[in-house]
Amino acid sequence: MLPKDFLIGAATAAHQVEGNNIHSDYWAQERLPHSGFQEPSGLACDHYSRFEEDIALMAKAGLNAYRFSIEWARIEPEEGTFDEKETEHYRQVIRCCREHGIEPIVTLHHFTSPLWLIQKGGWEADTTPADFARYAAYIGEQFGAELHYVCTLNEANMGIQVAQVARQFFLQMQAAGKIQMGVNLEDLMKKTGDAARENREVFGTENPAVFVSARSAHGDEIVMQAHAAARKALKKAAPHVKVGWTLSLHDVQSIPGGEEQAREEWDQEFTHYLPVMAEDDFLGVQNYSRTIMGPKGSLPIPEGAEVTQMDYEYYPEGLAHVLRRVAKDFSGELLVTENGIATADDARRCDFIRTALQGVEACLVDKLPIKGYLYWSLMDNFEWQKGFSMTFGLIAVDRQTMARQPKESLYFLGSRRDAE
Ligand code: GCO
Repeated sequence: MLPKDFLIGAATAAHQVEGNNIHSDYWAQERLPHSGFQEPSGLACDHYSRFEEDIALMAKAGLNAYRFSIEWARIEPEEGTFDEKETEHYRQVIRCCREHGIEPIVTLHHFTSPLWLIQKGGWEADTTPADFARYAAYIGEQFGAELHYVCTLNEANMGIQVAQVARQFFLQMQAAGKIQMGVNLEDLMKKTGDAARENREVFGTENPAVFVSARSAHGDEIVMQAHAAARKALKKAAPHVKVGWTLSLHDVQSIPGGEEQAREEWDQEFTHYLPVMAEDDFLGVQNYSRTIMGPKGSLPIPEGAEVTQMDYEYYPEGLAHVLRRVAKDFSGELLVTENGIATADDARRCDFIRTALQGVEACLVDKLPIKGYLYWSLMDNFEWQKGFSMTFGLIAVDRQTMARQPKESLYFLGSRRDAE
């Protein structure tokens, strides 16, 4: 049984659902001929115009919380110029949540940045923490009175994870060169060359430091400084608001001999951020599956394991494992800000949610300070470079008409608030 004031809801991100995020870095990237995107975000789910309908569907199903992001590229399309029309738009979204008895949980930055920020050096530039704090102060001043929870950055550790994957891929490509397997290195290098030229034209550099790119140790410091500066700005504008950030956290496990690799992986994902989180009111935990470490790094998914559309192992038990591990070192509140499954089988989505929430309830029995669970995602949406092919949503969206079709899982999630 979940506490009466427990927050049960769903999450989205502006760029993935709103549509026409034309001042953002992603909007520019998606249009490059060698971008790697399956398709552009375009109108996405037209949530910008349909947010009232979507919030009403959540309320009707019994959800009492909605995590969404305010798009920096809409609020500050040019450096130092704040757009009043876009500010009013988000004021309406927050108001609509409140009118429907839904707690708005705001994320200030969910992977997308204003194009001008990336042209200035993006998430490797020493100027970014101050730029981000200025935006955070503006949001705190405009909306602080209406909010209780603000996440500064979504998945602050994603860049480090991308850097690790890039290293592993490069090493594999190098190895491929040695064994002359059927890898078309020439074609890959040409595409890389084309992409570099296109990036130079749009971003002024071959390697734009967008948020989800291979981040350096300096870039990781920049992200931590940006978080601390935004937290300070928010607290100054709205002292009552609880401030935190979210981290992408795998349930890191190991086989014998993989213990050191697992410790290093967990340090990269979580432990080394603890100092900058010391003044945070809460941590947004985002978990989708587990990672099993061997002596030489992460192991393939176990033979025969069930996998999702994203090729993650089906493993809802991982959420509770991560919550328990985080709670050992982080003393603030915990919010599950993302947990979900990309699947065409909605009954399986209900199974996933049921098992994940059983784990959360067991954690609550053990007095972990978990305040809410936000399922990813409210609706099938733009899954970044994979386009609209992944279906995480509690609501299906007709790609032609944008008509919403709630799935059984939406009502199932809402029913968990009163479940025994
Ligand atoms: C992330 C992002 C979301 C994703 C979700 C499914 O964690 O990558 O927060 O934007 O869409 O996680 O991959």
